[in-house]
Amino acid sequence: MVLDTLGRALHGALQKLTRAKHVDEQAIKELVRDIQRALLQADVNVQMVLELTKRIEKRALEEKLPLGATRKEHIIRIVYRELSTLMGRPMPFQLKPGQTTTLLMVGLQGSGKTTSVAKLATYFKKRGFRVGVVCADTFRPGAYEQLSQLGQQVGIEVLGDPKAKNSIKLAKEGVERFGKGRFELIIVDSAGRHRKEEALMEEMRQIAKVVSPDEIMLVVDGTIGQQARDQAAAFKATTDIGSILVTKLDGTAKGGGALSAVAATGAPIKFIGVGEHIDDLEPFVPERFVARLLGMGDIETLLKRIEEAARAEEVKPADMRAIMAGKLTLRDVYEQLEMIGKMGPLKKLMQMIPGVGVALPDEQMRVGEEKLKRFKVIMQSMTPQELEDPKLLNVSRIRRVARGSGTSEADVRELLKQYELMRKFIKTMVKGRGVKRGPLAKLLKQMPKDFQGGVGS
Ligand SMILES: Nc1nc2c(ncn2[C@@H]2O[C@H](COP(=O)(O)OP(=O)(O)O)[C@@H](O)[C@H]2O)c(=O)[nH]1
Ligand SMILES: [Mg+2]
Repeated sequence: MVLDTLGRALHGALQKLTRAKHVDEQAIKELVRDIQRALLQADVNVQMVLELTKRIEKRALEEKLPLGATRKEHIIRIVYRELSTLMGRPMPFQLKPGQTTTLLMVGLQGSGKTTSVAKLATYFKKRGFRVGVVCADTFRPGAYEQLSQLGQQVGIEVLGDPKAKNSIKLAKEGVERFGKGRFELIIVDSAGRHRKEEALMEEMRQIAKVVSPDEIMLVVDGTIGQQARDQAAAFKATTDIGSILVTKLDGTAKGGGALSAVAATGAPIKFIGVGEHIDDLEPFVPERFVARLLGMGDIETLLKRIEEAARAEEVKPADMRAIMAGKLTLRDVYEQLEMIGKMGPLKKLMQMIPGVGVALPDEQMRVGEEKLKRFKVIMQSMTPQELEDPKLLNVSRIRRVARGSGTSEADVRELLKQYELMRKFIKTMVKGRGVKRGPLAKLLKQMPKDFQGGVGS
């Protein structure tokens, strides 16, 4: 797992709270001290740690308990939310279908640019985008070799010249040769031969002038901890089309420091690197990241969170009753997807579903998550009537929705097929067949009870 040390320490702190007989001021103070220690060890800035823990303590002591939640659950939720805020706001990297996005990668020497270029190219290639790579790393002799070999393996065009000396010229020529239109994503790797911020920013300005990127991504080495703040701040002051990729979050105790320091500058972190392997790249979603960090990924806690979400009235009891009666609309599906999004990795959810059982390969799971996102976008293009009554979606409406959401008609049809399957699945479940054992059955048993008792005035 990412950031093992920090994760273990935070998880330990919460476990202590969970085991405590009484959640009194004493227990809360102890929790806060444990969290402080864990964050300081992860090199999070002292001032930030103090402010954060003060907020946690105040909220834990003063906030009224939400209906149906225990004090422990409530405090865990406060910690989870506050830590997520500390790590920043989610800022997904988005490509515009049918258009070319040019992404310029910059960063200090050794920060992980070339590796990250390879990871990003593979990531988007796997998701069906046409990707081209310009290797303008004239500093490391092996960089071009590395990228072009990878390009051959996964089918990505790579331009570069291992003998060229002028990185800026190389970048310019590469982007020109690729031209607009042929690719949806052009990634430009830069030399980044500098060790100091100012020199790096100057190099970035020069290269950006000739490449005109749509976005500049600063690659920051996560092992430098809170020092990352200076880099991110200098970067944010230099460009307003910037985003951040923090690397090496595996095997570093200081990753929490790096992430929080970057987040504090307001520069959006879009990806994180979690290993040397080509697949060790993740879009950065603070809440999901923190959930994992806190070890909230296991099924018991997941179930707890589903109940919590339900109690938070994200599913209205009336709706739930309708769903249980077999009346599932696309709007319900949409709301479920929203909820799943809030609950963290799909992998964990999938493990709960009978018949899916053990984990699917990570890559498959990531693609699955992408698909859910696409479904959401599709549903956003539907009218309220269509959401209530999907049968309305005939050929011409499907075409309109596909166009409106920037997806294909096949995508829309796939969603409708999934919806139909889901509807049937729920119907069978409600009749008591299908799911007899396992966590989902348990969940279902709990749900109506809670809805009758816990929610409402
Ligand atoms: N453990 C780990 N190592 C990484 C990660 N990203 C990059 N590296 C390593 O960092 C070193 C420098 O990477 P490189 O891409 O050449 O950096 P560049 O000089 O910025 O292009 C290489 O040894 C990479 O394998 C990561 O997420 N995790
Ligand atoms: Mg490089």
